[in-house]
Amino acid sequence: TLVLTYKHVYSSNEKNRPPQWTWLCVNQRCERHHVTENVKIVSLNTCSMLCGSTQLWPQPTGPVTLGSKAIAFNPQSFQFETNVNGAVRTLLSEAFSAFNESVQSLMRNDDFVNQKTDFLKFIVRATIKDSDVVRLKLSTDESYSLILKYRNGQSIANITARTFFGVRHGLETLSQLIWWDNYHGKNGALKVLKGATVEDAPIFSYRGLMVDTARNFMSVESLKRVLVGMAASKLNVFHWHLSDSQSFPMILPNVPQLAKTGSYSPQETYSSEEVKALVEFARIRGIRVVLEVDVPAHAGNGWAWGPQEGLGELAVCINERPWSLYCGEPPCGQLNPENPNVYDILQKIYRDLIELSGEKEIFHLGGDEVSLECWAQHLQKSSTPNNYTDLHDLWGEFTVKALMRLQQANGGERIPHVILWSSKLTKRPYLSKFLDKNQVTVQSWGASQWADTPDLIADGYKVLVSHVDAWYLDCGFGRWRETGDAACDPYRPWQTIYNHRPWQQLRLDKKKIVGGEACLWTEQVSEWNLDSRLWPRAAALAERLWTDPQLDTTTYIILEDVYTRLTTHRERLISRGLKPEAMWPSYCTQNPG
Ligand code: CP6
Repeated sequence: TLVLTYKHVYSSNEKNRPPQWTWLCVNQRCERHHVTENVKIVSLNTCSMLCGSTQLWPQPTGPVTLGSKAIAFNPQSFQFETNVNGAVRTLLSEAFSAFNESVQSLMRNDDFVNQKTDFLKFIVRATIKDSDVVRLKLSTDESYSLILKYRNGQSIANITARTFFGVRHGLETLSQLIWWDNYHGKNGALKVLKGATVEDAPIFSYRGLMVDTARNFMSVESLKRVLVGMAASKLNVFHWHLSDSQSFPMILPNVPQLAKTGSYSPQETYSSEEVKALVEFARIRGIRVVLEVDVPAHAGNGWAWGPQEGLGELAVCINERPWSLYCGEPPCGQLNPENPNVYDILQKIYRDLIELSGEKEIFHLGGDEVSLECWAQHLQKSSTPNNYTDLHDLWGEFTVKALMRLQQANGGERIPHVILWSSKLTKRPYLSKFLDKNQVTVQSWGASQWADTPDLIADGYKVLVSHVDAWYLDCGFGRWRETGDAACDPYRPWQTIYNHRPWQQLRLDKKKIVGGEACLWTEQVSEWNLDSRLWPRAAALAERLWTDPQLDTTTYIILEDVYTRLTTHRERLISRGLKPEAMWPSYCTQNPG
């Protein structure tokens, strides 16, 4: 006997709409068929699979109801209303424009704008309680509630939140209830659910993504795409690792020598105007920007002008051989802790970074991979005597001095959250000897079962999780002569990123963890593969940090709906102009389950 089955896989949300295509299976051998009048759907999957629309990412943490009916609308019919005035209103109108742009990006046929659509008005009403919050802080309430209704021929979306940042996320969620239906009328149309309610708030307040622009330069345009992807995924901290020993691309107003001598070329630089515009682009999208000039190690190119200006040697070990004794990756270069001019320059740098980012709550001091071998070598050659028995003390003193300069750069006010990369210095006994647990957050990136994380928490320090074996997105050597493994061996696919849940695995109190951050080092990344290294993997992290869904504790198997929702989200990123890598063979999307 011949068994014919049709599997409805990809469709619009409406019951009576035909799907775009289906599987025609004959005796369990399936072929893909475009749906025409001649192909009748005899068996429909329910809309729990890919319905092309109501697939939210990240999954909200509160109750969600999504109606099954939808209606076509014309994006020109949006009418935005809000209860606030002043700076927050301006910010909100920018966020509305970004929302509008996201919605417009879904349109695959411009003709339909001129069509008569089912209703004329689509009111989006934002109600904000704290009308003075225009900067994101760790304590900022990002929760929102969204109620979407259709009454008397008009749609109305009510978004209520304490802060602008909550409303921003609500707008993002609303944009995810809108999709393109290619089967509406002659030209297709945008559709929105007729009814939905969502209540939502993130689990972690720091949901970060780091991009390195020192190993390879990334254009401002490509960094904007990073921010677009982050906003779509409700990530909220862009950590910009802007310099390293290879190059210094940022033109700082008070220390222009750094980029002048340290950028790869005059074209491969960021001006103050560009940085400020990016910071604003981010803020509109609910994202803060943390600028990092990594010191004392990872500082080489850009720091060679000291002798020429009578300031002495600012960075040392640049030409020491073999490099592997003096740094993690060539070229080496480490600030000279004995030169007082170094600290004056750091203060100028910090002043510029605070001014450019407007960030006075969080500051990243860098501080990773210091080579004590380098400083030992330097001290040996130096004429001033020293009596260090343990050079970790010199490292600790350097860090304390840098922190004091940071405070002075901030008009004498202490920055409440200072982040340091984890290192030997952030271990016992050095950490508490030099650094205050009420100020310092350690960005823990080591592997080997993340041994430092429980100690840090036990000692009262806050932790930002970036474990190398889960949340490092880079892949490749930064070395001339290869020894050891590539940074991504094995490659961390999105499932690894999604499954990493150290607070559960180590039985840690989630409240002691400020959040997590995925890191993209760019030894083998250019702006041409930036998108695909980041997406959809950074989106997988976003749901881990926003929703923190439970995993099967014994097998760590991902819930089935994660595959379909993330697949839809990935399509959304494509609509918004990003170029994500594949998550699985499309075969799998077409055969859910
Ligand atoms: N650059 C800087 C890097 C790394 C770090 N800091 C790094 C180290 C090991 C791996 C990947 C990246 N390239 N400045 C460590 C935080 Cl596997």
